[in-house]
Amino acid sequence: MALMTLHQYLVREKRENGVPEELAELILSVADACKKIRSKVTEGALAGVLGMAGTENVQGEDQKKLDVISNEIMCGANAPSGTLSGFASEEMTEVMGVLSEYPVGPYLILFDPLDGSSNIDINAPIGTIFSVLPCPGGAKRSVTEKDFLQPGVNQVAAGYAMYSTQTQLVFTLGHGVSAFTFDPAVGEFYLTREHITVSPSTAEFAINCSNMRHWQKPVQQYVKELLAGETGPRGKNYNMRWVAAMIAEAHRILSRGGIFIYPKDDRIPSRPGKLRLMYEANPMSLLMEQAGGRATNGLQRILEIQPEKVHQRVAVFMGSSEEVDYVTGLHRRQD
Ligand code: AFP
Repeated sequence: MALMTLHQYLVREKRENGVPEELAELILSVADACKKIRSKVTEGALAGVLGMAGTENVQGEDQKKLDVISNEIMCGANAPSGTLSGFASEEMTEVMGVLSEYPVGPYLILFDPLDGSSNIDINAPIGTIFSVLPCPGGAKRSVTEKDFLQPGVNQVAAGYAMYSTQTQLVFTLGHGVSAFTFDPAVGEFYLTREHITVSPSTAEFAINCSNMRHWQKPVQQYVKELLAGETGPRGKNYNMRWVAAMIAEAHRILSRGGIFIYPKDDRIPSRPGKLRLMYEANPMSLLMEQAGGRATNGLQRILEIQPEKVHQRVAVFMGSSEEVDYVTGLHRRQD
């Protein structure tokens, strides 16, 4: 049977799950943006897009050329869609409204235009992460940061594109998680998986162990038990992966289970974690929960965190429910 295109899938979702027309239109414009980003990423050195941009983002991080290019593509492709009232991006200090030349729409979009930037120059997996919130009070011209400061449970859509051996678009509209594979020969995304679930148990964990001496006690205890394998309290051996791109870790977990951890550490004691709540942790947490997994900051459900700043950071423990519950339990007993 012929595979369903993204457009055909959205027509079905509108009919069977009442997905609003503007949300379907927004997903199509996000997919177009990801196709354009994929084209730049795939050309790499041939397009002169590798290396540093010579600028810094709001996080004080040096921007890669592709960070800046991907941000421009995400803004440029989505602004004319008539579905948005505003944007927020890891690469932009302030939130942005929609230029007066374009109609406004009922949604806000937040994104990390290129996650895993440290992988760009080594040809390792990178991706685009996006989150869609309702604009408070409906479509309007003058959005402020306050409009974006909604808990992750308010998201109406979330997902990522992963640029790797295949280019895949994975997202949820609140009715489960579906994955689409890009066919460059025809320029289409085709539905290749739906109703994706995360196995409750796993023997695979992902954390950057070089930071071990900086972790809090519960994380040190948890990882020590995993490393003890069948000789320790967990009674089984574990495998480890670290791709240094959250989208790749999330994709592996959605493909075969696992737990991904980026905890708070004492390198910067005031910082609750490295990952950003609004456009990394929240969209990934919605995907995990829609697939039957879990996502906490060690103590509470990430999706219930009330944001105070659009670029605020958070600790992330996400994936197979048994492991996330176990390590969250270690934190709660210590707290
Ligand atoms: P970059 O986009 O700056 O490479 O950061 C990627 C990321 O935010 C997340 O995608 C990775 O899981 C994590 O950082 C990797 O962090 P380390 O480089 O500290 O391992």
